[in-house]
Amino acid sequence: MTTTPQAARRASPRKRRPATPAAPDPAAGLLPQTEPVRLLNPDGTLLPARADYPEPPVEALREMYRRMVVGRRFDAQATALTKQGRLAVYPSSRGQEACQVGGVLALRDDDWVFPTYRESMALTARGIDPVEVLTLLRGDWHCGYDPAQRRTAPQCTPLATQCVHAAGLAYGESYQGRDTVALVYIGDGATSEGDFHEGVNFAAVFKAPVVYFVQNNRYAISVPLSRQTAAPTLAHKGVGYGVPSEQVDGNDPVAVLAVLTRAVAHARAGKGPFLVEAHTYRMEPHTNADDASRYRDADEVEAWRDRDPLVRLETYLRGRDVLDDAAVAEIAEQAERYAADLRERMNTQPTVDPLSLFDHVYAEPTAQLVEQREQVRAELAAAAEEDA
Ligand SMILES: Cc1ncc(C[n+]2csc(CCOP(=O)(O)OP(=O)(O)O)c2C)c(N)n1
Ligand SMILES: [Mg+2]
Repeated sequence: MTTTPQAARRASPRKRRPATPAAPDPAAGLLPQTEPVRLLNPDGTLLPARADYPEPPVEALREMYRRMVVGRRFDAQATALTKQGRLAVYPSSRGQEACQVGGVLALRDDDWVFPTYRESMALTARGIDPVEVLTLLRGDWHCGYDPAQRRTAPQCTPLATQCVHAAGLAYGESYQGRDTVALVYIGDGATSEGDFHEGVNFAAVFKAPVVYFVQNNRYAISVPLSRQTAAPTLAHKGVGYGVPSEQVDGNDPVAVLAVLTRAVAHARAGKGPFLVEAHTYRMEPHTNADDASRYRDADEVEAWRDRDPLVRLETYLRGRDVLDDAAVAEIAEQAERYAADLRERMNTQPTVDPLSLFDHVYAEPTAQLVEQREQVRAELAAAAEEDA
């Protein structure tokens, strides 16, 4: 019988070479868990405790519930104001209450928030006057509150630009020896924008204390997530830049607060940025000007109605005996008062000086700007003369 050299080699017992130790995985500690972190079941019952994400204190969760109830009522009122012609446009965040409020609650007052147009609820949850929050959407002015005083950037409409602003601000803060953190709200669609990638990369390289908080609400206007990205999850987008990332059930308020608390602590400890993807759903159209029935089924929306973050947290807190009928009614009343006050104050038409359009564009206005300002001034004066 003939044997091939290969067969002979296989047959002869050979000393095994000692295995070379495997090189450490360079992505270790960066990859998100395969399943979104969840601490509460959709029915409001508690899942087994986990060491990586301890449950936040129950008082914080009760406050979260209160702000979510007020936030939802604010959101409904703002939508109604568009129908009454009092607001030019409103992008609702109904269904995203756990993310809107969780992002704000995870921060200290001296931390910074970088919001988009979707975050009106988050800003009211931060304690900013709702009329000041809606100034942009009423079209009166670019921003109704003082960003430096409120430690809250103006709401960003150009997608993802806030990712770069936050990286710069957070780097500046840490450079000056302060331990403030910047939290960026960003949508799923906007993670396809260059500014998202540039911001995350800069923050990672310079260890800027930023939490990039992606609210994956499944749509960028009419474009579903499946047409937007081929990434396994949006949280995976952090890994390429060396940024640890996590995904969380965005309709589980307890998990959202737990995950963001840890992400903020990571950034505050000087370890650089952290990326969190929250899986949630936009229950309303993109804005009041959109018809969502043209691109998504009613069945899909109904399925998400069963995962309502407010009902989930209320059921849980009632089960923990920290919320009862009287407390629920009291909070609902607070929310009504809040909405009534907003409605009342939004019924007064503000007077805006058209020439203020030219203010604050440059520290020193350009020649063109001066010329254009004069042109508008002359046109307004002529119109006023005609009316007289
Ligand atoms: C740079 C830029 N491109 C396009 C738009 C138009 N636009 C406004 S909102 C939006 C969708 C964004 O979707 P997503 O990031 O998922 O946020 P969501 O509205 O769902 O909160 C688009 C394309 C824009 N505002 N800025
Ligand atoms: Mg979206």
